[in-house]
Amino acid sequence: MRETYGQPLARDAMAYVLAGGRGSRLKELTDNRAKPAVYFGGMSRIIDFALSNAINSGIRRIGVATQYKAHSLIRHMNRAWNFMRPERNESFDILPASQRVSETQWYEGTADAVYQNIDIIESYSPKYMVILAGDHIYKMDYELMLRQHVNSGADVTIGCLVVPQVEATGFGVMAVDDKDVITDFVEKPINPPEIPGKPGFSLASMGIYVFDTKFLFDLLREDAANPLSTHDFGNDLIPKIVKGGKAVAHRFTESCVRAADEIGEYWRDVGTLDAYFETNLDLTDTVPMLNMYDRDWRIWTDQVVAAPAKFVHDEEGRRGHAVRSLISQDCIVSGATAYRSLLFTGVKMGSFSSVTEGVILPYCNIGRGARLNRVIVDSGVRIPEGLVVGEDPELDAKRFRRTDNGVCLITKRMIQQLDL
Ligand code: ADQ
Ligand code: ADP
Repeated sequence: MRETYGQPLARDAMAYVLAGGRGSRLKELTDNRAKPAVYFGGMSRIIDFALSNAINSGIRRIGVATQYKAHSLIRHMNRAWNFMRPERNESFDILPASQRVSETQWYEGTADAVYQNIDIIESYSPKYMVILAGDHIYKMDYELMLRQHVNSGADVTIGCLVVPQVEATGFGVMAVDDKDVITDFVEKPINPPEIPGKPGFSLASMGIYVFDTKFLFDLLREDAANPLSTHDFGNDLIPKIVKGGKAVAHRFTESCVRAADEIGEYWRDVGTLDAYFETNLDLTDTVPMLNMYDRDWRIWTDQVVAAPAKFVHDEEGRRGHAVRSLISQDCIVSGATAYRSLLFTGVKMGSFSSVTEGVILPYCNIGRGARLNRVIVDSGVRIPEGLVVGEDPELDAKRFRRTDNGVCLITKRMIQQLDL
């Protein structure tokens, strides 16, 4: 972990993770679970990255606002993240919508998802609030962002990234002065402004904010009383501070946590099936951009009690093997081949079957002789014997959710509807 000097600010901070969004561009993968609950990287769920960053940064108070299809997410957090100890001033609160201010309404926007729980947050009296999104893959030390926030005397400090201008339409985009004070902020602009001197690139908000708690609560109460507001950080609160206060940009390059053998800074929004697929497959690279083996910055998750992964010959002596692949616990690869793939917990591969560029979520069974190429298979799916995917685009598109890049998502329902 990085050296810190003086009293860590993280100890006085609360991380508040916004985990209510659906993530509709992940299609059927988020039919029954919120995007932060989607499995990622062989063992984890997407939300484990933000939560691990918080813990690894030294933050010991965490709240998670949930909303859409939260059952799977809440169950996961109860299993994996329930280790905080109140007697050490630690806390972990899951905060579903419709519990506090209003008994009937969901959170109206991201700011409302904080506003409705002000009383709970106040009971812990954190000095700083670190507002995070629960749906990004990255490693970051929030202590460094907190320090910049305090040193610069900002009202809000916003995590930011340099992104290609064509992609910036999906972000909050900012302009800064030579001290990184934000001079302009536009949420999801149609024509994103370029960074001066860096044509083709824009400075984008990561949707991560640090506030002094008191400042934030005053702002939230004012915003709640405004009938014209959509109660959203990016739409309403941030533009307001940029106009009337001091908003400062914090560069991800300053605080991204990188293992010795990692290449570059890594931040991904796995918001589409293609991005989800590619980001998972990145991990199979010989030297991946994101190192999941970094003992100084673990990505913590649910530890199931399970048997080790096993590779066996089938009855005819065919070797079961995996190359450039991540194979989790409880997997059995019997006379089958996995190449450039991730087998999550409890996947069984039968004789003659093969998976090439596959993201196979927990407890799937790949039947004898099945051949899968460029697939995402949802949890618990039983792939029938002999099924071939990835060789006939037209047939695949009829049977499964096929992306423009030729990646097929396969769910239980799609398998039930197959006419084999
Ligand atoms: P968006 O990508 O549009 O923009 P948004 O839909 O506001 O993100 O969701 C942000 C986070 O809040 C997500 O983690 C989501 O799951 C969660 N969330 C959404 N609605 C919620 C609700 N009602 N209750 C609880 N949680 C909710 C934001 C910023 C941009 C920035 C991008 C970076 O507005 O300025 O560039 O994030 O991804
Ligand atoms: P999610 O709801 O996000 O898909 P679950 O934890 O419910 O996550 O797991 C998904 C699938 O895995 C389900 O089909 C479930 O039946 C199966 N599953 C979960 N745990 C086990 C287990 N220990 N053994 C066998 N199957 C399991």
